[in-house]
This record gives sequence, C-alpha cells and structure tokens, in this order.
Amino acid sequence: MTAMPKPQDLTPAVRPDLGETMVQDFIRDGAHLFDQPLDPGACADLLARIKATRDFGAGLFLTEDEFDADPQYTGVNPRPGRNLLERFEDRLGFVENDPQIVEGITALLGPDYEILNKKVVCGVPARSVPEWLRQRILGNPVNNLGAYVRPQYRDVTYFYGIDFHQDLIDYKDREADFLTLYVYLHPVTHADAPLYLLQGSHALGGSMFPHNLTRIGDTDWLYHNGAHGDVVTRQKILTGDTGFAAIWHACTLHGTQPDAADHERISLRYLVARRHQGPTGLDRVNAKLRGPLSLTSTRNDLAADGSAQIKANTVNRA
Ligand SMILES: O=C(O)CCC(=O)C(=O)O
Repeated sequence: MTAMPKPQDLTPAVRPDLGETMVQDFIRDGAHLFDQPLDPGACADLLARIKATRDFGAGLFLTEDEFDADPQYTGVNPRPGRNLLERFEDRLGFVENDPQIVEGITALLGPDYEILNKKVVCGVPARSVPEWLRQRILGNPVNNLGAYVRPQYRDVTYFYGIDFHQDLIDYKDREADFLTLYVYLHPVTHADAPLYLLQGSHALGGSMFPHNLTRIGDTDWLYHNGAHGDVVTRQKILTGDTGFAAIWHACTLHGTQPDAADHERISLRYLVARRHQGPTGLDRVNAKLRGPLSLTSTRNDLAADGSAQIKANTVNRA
C-alpha cells in the first residue's frame, strides 16, 4: 500500500488558479497585488547591500553651480554597465525564481518571457534634496532626479515623486507587450512614497502624458483619453510590508508623491516582456482595451533638451 501523502505535500507552492486570477485581475484592474510577500530575509539582505554602497543623503547631488555648468537631462538613468543591480545578480533569485512570480508572469506573457530592464528605485526624502533643487523642481510632473545626481550614483533611479503615468511612456512605438513588477525591500507606509495605482485605467489603452484626470470624491478619478472615452478609476495606495510585490499593465496609470519620511524608500523595478508567439493571457487583457496598444508620441511635458516645460502635478493632490 502506498503511504498517504502528508497534508503539506498536497499544498501546491502557489494557488492552482493563480495564473487565471492574475489574468482576471489584469482585465478588471490592470494590476495584480501578490498575496504572499517575497522572502523577507532575502529582501533585508539585498537592502543592506544596497545601502552599504552609498549614503542616500544630500551627498548624492551635484551643487547648483556644478549642475548649471553643464545641464544633462538625458542619459541619466541606470543602463547596461552602470546599473547597481548588476553587482547583485546572484542575489535576485528570490524575485526572479519565486514560484508565484514565475507562474503569474507565465500566465500573462507565456513561457520564455524576457527581463527588459531591472533596477533599484529610490524615493529620496525631502531632507536629502538640497534646497536649491527643491525650489527648481517644485510642481514638476516628473521628478526623476538623475540629472542632478553625481554621475557615479546614476546606477540607481532617484525620484522625488512622479505624476500619474503609464510605463509605456518610455516606449514610443512599442506595443504594450510588457509588464512592470515592483517589489518593496522594506515596509512602505503612507509616508514612504507608496505607489498610487489607478485601478482599471489601462482600459483606455495608451494615452499621452500628462493625463486628463479629474478627482471625483475621496478615492475616484474620472480619466479621459480623447476619442477613446472615459473611465472612472479607483485609486489604490500600495502600502505594504517587506517583500510586498505588485505587477501592472504598461497602460495602467500610477505615480508617487515625494517621500515624506526621514529616510529613503528603496524598491526593485522590473520590466518583463513577452517573447512567446502563441496566445497569452495578455492577449485576452489587451483585446478588452478601448484605446491604442501603442503610441507614436508618449509625452509632451519635455522641452527639446529634456527639461520640464510644464508645471503641473495631479498625484500630489491625491
Ligand atoms: O518609485 C517611484 O517613486 C516611482 C516609480 C515609477 O512609477 C516608475 O518607475 O515607473
């Protein structure tokens, strides 16, 4: 007689229907929040290693004179050869091989998906941003501080908040064939620049930044995308513990307010793209969109040199 399996042998590593749950969550919300945190010990270990590489204080930044001597607004994000995560490649298995992450992404993108980009993202607290810089960037929609950071520290992306945007913003002429996976390496409260996600906003497809959003009540926004119509979207604030992970569609609006805590917020951000030629869960999601899957122009907030040419910010009023 064969032995009865013990109860734990019957428990799959992930819920058997996780893949379908994710597809349904994407169809409805344009996002899925994972129930189970990623390994908190591995998060803490990676966080300590990241923090040991620099002091995340005012020393990150150029002086005003240094910046004005040669303003560089483009090419200031992590890139191959200048990306802090390249040093920690052997420490990322807790994300990339986590069963729920692998199963969920496979359901959406099919097998053989590729990591397009991965990086450390830092929400910089007000006390670390020099006064001259805070004055300059006040009211800007996209406060990616890379332009003002010393070149040796541009292996991380630093934000002082970013208005509601789609991750398609960086991929002119590319179809929404990729997802964003975002992981908190420590607890993130309201004060730690949590992600604000507009559930269901992906339904209108690609849309030029900045977006047409009108607040209607405490947590809802009316979102308008030209000829593609309107949708009422509910704002979800992604506070979470160490290892919290969320994944969203390239057309899902999200943003952050400036970090109001006295310490930096450190996260991991992955873009994961499909390679599979056959049908995928994402095809079912995209088939329901009422707007375009790609854009020939993704933003109109920047001048030719890459500096901000409009002052407006919606997420800071959320
Ligand atoms: O981490 C942040 O503050 C913003 C990240 C974000 O929205 C992005 O990188 O697209």
